[in-house]
Amino acid sequence: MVKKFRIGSPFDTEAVIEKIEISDTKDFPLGLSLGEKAVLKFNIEKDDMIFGLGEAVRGINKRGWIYESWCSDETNHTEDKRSLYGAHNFIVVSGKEKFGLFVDFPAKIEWDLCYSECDEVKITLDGKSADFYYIKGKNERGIVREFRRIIGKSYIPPFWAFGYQQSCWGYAKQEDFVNVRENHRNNNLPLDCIYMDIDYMERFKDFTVNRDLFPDFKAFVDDMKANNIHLIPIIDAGVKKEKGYSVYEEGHEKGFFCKNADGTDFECGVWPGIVGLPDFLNKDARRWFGSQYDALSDLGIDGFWNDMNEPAIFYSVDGLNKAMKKLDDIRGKDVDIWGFFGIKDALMGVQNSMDDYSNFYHNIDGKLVCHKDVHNLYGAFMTTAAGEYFEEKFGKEKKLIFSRASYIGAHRTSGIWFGDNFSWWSHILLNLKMLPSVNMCGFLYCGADLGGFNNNVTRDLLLRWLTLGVFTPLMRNHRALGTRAQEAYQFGDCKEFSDVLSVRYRLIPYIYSTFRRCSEEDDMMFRPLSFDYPDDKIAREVEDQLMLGDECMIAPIYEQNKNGRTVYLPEDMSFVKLSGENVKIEKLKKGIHYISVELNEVPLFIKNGKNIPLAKPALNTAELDTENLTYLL
Ligand code: MIG
Repeated sequence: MVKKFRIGSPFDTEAVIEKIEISDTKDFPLGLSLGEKAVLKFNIEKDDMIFGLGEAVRGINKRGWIYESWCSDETNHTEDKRSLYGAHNFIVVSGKEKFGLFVDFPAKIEWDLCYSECDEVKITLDGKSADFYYIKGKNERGIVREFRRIIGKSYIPPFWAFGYQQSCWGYAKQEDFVNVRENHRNNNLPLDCIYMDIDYMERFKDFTVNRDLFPDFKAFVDDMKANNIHLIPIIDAGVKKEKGYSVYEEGHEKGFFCKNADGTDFECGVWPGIVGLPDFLNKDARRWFGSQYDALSDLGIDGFWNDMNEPAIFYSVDGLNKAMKKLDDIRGKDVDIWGFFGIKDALMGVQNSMDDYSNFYHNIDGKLVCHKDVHNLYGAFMTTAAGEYFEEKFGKEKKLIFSRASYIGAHRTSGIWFGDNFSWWSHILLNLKMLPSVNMCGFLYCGADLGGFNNNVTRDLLLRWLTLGVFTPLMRNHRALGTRAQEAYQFGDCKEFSDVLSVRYRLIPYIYSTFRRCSEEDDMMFRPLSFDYPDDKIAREVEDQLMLGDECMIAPIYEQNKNGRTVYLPEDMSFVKLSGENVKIEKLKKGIHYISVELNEVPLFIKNGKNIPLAKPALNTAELDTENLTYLL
């Protein structure tokens, strides 16, 4: 049962597609007050839990912190942060009373989840026009299903997008990509995709290919395809301001870039230098941008990742001038310690600044709307621009597309990845915790940078992380420029990597069919144990294991120098270790167990009475035999 309540005249975010009648706000069960800002306030019981908020730091149970919905280019995913790249405004409160709440509002929201007051939830909107959806159901999973029903079916990518994928910010030359392909193949390491980061472009211009690096790009793409490798180029939000660059000139002429208050184009600096920000909130601009992907699709490209679409702004021309002015004022004076901090702040404050977000505008049906009031839709609409265009032109399930920034609604046409994590052991766990939360919000095709983006990886970290990645729909190893090489063949003997990656391919039929079912039935692929065992006190608190589909539980090892870990079994299960073609099975009773797991083994738990299919290992999805399957048990 879903009830919809409205205050003011909300912006159409396109998140909910089901028509629902609006109920009288007098009947809204959560305390609502309208001052300067709309505030929801209600108390929960001491042991109640709060789930949701999609892509965010901290636990699966979100109680005890302040989160903010504000899509942010945040490269440091530490516990002190309040926002990451997505704005996923859906929570489920689970106690004696169980309900879901979706706050459909595209500007900033502060979620004080029992942080300021122990048992009080206080949700503050930066505005007074919004739709609230209050959802009842018989249990947490049912509430999520109800919510997912009204926001529409989740995106399904092409089958090959379930293969293993290699990425690195720094691959530039044709040879780099060929080496990645050959090194995988020669070492018996499966692979389906290689990513192209910003270096493939001509001076970071969207939809261009650097001809010095790729003299015949189409032939190159074809050659990769003939080897069963898909190349996946990145697309950044900002469009380089350059004379003669047709995307910029056309966008400028048609008025498709975001504007300053005086009607001129808002300009800011990102990788290409000065760029125009396409006005994805304008329907015509959106459609126009979507059609630009043709430039690469025409050359045989069938997948893309959209980046920098929070939007990330290194500096605005205006902001940089102001900072320079501050520095000029200080120059020549005696700088004391506070003066020094003044200099530092003046420079640091230039990037992704609220001043900038408050200072440019969208043209929505002829009306100028301040960016800050619709900020959280920007990246989502960039990605639906592409996703909708692809579905119309090529049909469903033909193109791979996923985004860094997102809002609920974008889940219908694309996936997401979790952005710039670190090569830290704790980020394996963060990766795991985000999975059920984003599933609640509709995002099924998702994953983190395996091995970690920032910082230097170690061999054991990558291996252990891959044993979680084996289960995530997007299984991509990606790293930042200048960090330690982290392809599976960079660590001497590749056998252990080959063992783990082979398990992925053996499991693809299961993972793919589970994924499809979850999309079709509005279900979660990954669930906290508490959703399945609500009356089990221990299960309710487990934050380092997940239920997968209706058959399995996963529990990766996420600490260094450990030969295993402790797991909690909420019922009797078969403990399975998969490695290459090997399978070891042990029956375990409900309760706490210490399990030993070698670096080349993928641990998995199967519920009694359940079973899952296995394929033979393959070097890519095209060569995967999905007909002749055996059963694990
Ligand atoms: O400012 O394109 O999250 O995956 O490698 C960094 C370079 C821009 C951020 C993305 C990351 C990508 C990187 N990008």
